[in-house]
Amino acid sequence: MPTATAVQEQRTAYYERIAERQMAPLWESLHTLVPPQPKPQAQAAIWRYAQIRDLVMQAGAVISAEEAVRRVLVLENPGLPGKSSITPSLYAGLQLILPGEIAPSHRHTQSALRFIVEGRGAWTAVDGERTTMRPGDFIVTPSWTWHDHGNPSVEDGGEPVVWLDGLDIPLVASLDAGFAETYPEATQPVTRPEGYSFARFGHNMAPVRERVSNPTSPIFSYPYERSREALDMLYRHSELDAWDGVKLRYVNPTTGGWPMPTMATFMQYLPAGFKGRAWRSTDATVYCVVDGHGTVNIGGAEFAFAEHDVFVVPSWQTVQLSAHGESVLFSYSDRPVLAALNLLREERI
Ligand code: GTQ
Repeated sequence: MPTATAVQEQRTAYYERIAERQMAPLWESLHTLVPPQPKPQAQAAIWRYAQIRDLVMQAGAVISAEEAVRRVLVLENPGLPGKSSITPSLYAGLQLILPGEIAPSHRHTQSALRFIVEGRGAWTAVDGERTTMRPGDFIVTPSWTWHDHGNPSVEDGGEPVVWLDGLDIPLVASLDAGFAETYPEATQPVTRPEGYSFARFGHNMAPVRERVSNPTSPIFSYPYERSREALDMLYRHSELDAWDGVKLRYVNPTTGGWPMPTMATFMQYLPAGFKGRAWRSTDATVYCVVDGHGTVNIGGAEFAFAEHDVFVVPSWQTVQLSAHGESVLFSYSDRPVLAALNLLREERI
């Protein structure tokens, strides 16, 4: 019988020989490659706005929006260093645009969402239409559409505006499906009045002769006022869900499905004193606190959250939300991808 050391030496030598031919022994990594359950590299993490707001604003003195193209601080998951990712499939960043600035027009195959954190009056343009940003609005930038952002000058009432960018950058990168182009001018021509898309699709109605099933929602901006109103009404007149409080998903009116092919978005209301039950799911989720404060327990670790904080719940980690003051949370996840691939699992504990 060869000794354990001899066996190990023989194997190591063998692994070196097969490595020269770009091969590796599956038996050394089988359990990692095919885990009994998800073991995310991504960690639960929180970006507390009170601690980072000054740094976000200081970016305005470091570089102009024009030079930066997009002046964004990437929220990088501490478990995914160097990957510019908040989850394995999703990207998050805080974008700052100052009065009088333009973030020049470009397009890319990555889908984007904007969730307005603070400031109002800046605009984003998609396909010839501009929409004005207000805190709590959820704005859609479909894949491969020209988009530029801008902010009126101080004289015209402009103020610094910060929003959360959610994109499917890591997912698109993992598929090697990224394409991008720069528009020849800083801004695209405005060809339609503000509110045009909303008139077509934002009132639970749709243009009568169009039979479209658009992979991305034609509703350009989902105004906070409306989402909040719906949550308030449902809170007052229906039973609270023990896990979610009152939670709604944003809908693509042409399909009834998610607003984007790769990202789902949600908004939920938690009354003061709410102590949610624990649940987990295979979609990793990024939360942005619109209003209120409380705690979130993610996989046993407790994080206090307050207004404008961003936190991330990795796949299959239990999450439990508690609200001290009445709270409103926006969230986005890769749920459509998991659902499409039959990989979505959810467990309410
Ligand atoms: O606004 O188009 O945070 O292209 C990252 C990439 C924002 C944008 C980001 C982008 C954008």
